[in-house]
Amino acid sequence: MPKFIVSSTRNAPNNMQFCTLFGKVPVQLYSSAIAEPLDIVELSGQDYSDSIKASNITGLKATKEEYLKGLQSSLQGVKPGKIKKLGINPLDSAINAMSGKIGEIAESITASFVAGAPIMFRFHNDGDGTSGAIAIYRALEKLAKELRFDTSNCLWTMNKGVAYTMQSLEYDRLRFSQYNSVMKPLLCIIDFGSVGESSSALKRASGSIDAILIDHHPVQEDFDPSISKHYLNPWLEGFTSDVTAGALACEIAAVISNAKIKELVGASLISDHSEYAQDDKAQVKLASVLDAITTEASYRSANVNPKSIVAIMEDKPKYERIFSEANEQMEEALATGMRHAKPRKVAGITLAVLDYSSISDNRYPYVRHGRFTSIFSDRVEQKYGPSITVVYNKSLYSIRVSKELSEKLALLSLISKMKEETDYITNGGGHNEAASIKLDDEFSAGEFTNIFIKEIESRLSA
Ligand SMILES: [Mn+2]
Repeated sequence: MPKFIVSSTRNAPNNMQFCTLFGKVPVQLYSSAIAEPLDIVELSGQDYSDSIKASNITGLKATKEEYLKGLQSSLQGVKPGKIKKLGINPLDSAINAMSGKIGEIAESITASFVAGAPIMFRFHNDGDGTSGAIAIYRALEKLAKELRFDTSNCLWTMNKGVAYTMQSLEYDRLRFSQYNSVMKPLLCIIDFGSVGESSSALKRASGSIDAILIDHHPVQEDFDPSISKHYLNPWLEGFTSDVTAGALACEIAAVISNAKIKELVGASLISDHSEYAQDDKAQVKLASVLDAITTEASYRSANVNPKSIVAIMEDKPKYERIFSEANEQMEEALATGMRHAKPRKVAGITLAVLDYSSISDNRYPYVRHGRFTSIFSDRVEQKYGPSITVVYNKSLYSIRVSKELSEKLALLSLISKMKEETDYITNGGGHNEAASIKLDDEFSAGEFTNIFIKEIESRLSA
């Protein structure tokens, strides 16, 4: 009888286990017996569709070499796809320059998937992070169909903050504890993570979890990229945040199994205000729907996964309804914002400051502070020219800087300077055109604004 090696098991209901095995081909089967990784199992039948019983388990164990040979031959049946040309020139050449790492990450995800190792995908809760997650989800669904696998070993979590925290690690460990796998669990982070706080959690995880980070935020000084198995960030490859994490994840999906990515890449570029964003109606619509769904879910503290988002994308009436409601809410919120904003001239440019409490979350569940600030700052810029827009929601300040001012202002260095000079600023981060900070002490708002204005004056008049 043909022999198979157990690669991974997961606890399933009714005292069953869900097993991934290697033989001539990889197979996934339920087992009523307790199978362990590296167990050698004999299976009969043409399609290996029965469940594993105690009598199938030989009592013999495969060696590490035999295991790796089994993995290699299982992977031989997988035909990877290729990097897809997007027809957006500077972006295509940037992706081309990163194609080596994109290929390595695709290979790594494919190997973990075929080995049945648990994979936790954590994606940022916006249109960019979500586009990337959807593309990889679709690629793995396609691969699963080809292998006659299922995708239940892939776990999806929408991530609210910009750090991979200790709490996230605790949660992921709990999910991984349902598995027993030769290959380590894989953590795949999309569109966040390059901050110091992640370093401590990732350091603690290393050894028991392999981590892949696909990010495009500037790498913070206290973040150590070398802790992860793969770290892909355009800033380390000679490019900027305009190459979105979603676009990179989409290309990884294309290499995994030729997934369709063009529209998702477009949505990620629009959602993140990339300079490569195209004026394409369908992509603009997708970007606003993805932003709306993730915003509304974050507002309810609920999780959404790619599967449920894809279901909405395929439900035309629902998709159209979310799009028009999101637009109506955003337009209303912007009009309210323009009425309440207090523009003033600083060093020859416009500084607009808005209290977000004038835009109640309860009235606009599809409108989020950060996303609102981005679009609001566009409107401010249209009306007043080069400008800096600050929208604060209690102690959280969201800041946007017009492109032509961003190099001179150097917002990220300005924030680190303010962090050093005061003791109430935490959690600075983002890009030089878009960043957010948190004030520990809400009474320091007035002082903060004064120092901020002085910094703007000294930098822009220099
Ligand atoms: Mn992003």
